Amino acid sequence: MAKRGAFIVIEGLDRSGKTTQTGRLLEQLEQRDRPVQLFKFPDRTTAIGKMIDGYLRSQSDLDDRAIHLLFSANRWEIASTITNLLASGTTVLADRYAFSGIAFSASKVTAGLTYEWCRSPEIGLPAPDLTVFLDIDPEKARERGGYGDERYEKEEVQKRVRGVFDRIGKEMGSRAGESESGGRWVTVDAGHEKDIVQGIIWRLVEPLMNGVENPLMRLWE
Ligand code: FDM
Repeated sequence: MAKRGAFIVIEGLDRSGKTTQTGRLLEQLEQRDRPVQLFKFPDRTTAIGKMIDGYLRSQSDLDDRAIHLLFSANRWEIASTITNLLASGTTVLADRYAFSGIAFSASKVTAGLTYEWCRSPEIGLPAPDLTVFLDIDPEKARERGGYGDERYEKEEVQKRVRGVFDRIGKEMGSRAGESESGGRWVTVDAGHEKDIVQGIIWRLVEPLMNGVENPLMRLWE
């Protein structure tokens, strides 16, 4: 039977070089025989995505639970497309995923959303085979040229977000780097030179390029 495509997620803190590295990885993947498709979350082009975009630009205000569920719904509306692409042998690359959803919402101090509450709408989404988390010290990130103007692009927010990502990584990595239904989680120090980070990512991704034999899992199920 033909192998399915691999599902690779890139997560990262602001200024970690996530956009650059995702772009470089996509280019490398496109040079291979297997088809590849990139998804960026939030996908701001859908009706739900437009509401999220307005919120992130502070053009609208939404209840903390409502926006959390919109971010999640924005993944669910694409979930079956991802599943079908993987089954047809396409490699799927995602720039952010459910882990950002949990990390950013659970970091909102005034909202008081628990980690478990934030995780629950994400349960059952297609599980990545590999998640690369680009980690950077928020102070170092600031030195890289400052944060942008969107909501969450502030050092104290990034510090809390980093703490939640750390928790997710530990939970996912608790089974010797291979969680039961969350795939492999690898934290990469994004403080290195771009080319070095790119090389580290490629070494992690390359073994998946001939396709994946094991069936697609669902997150935390
Ligand atoms: N973000 C992203 C969330 O709060 N929840 C989510 O589920 C996702 C996918 O949206 F600050 C936040 C993270 C970031 C913002 O992300 C937009 P990009 O990568 O900067 O577009």
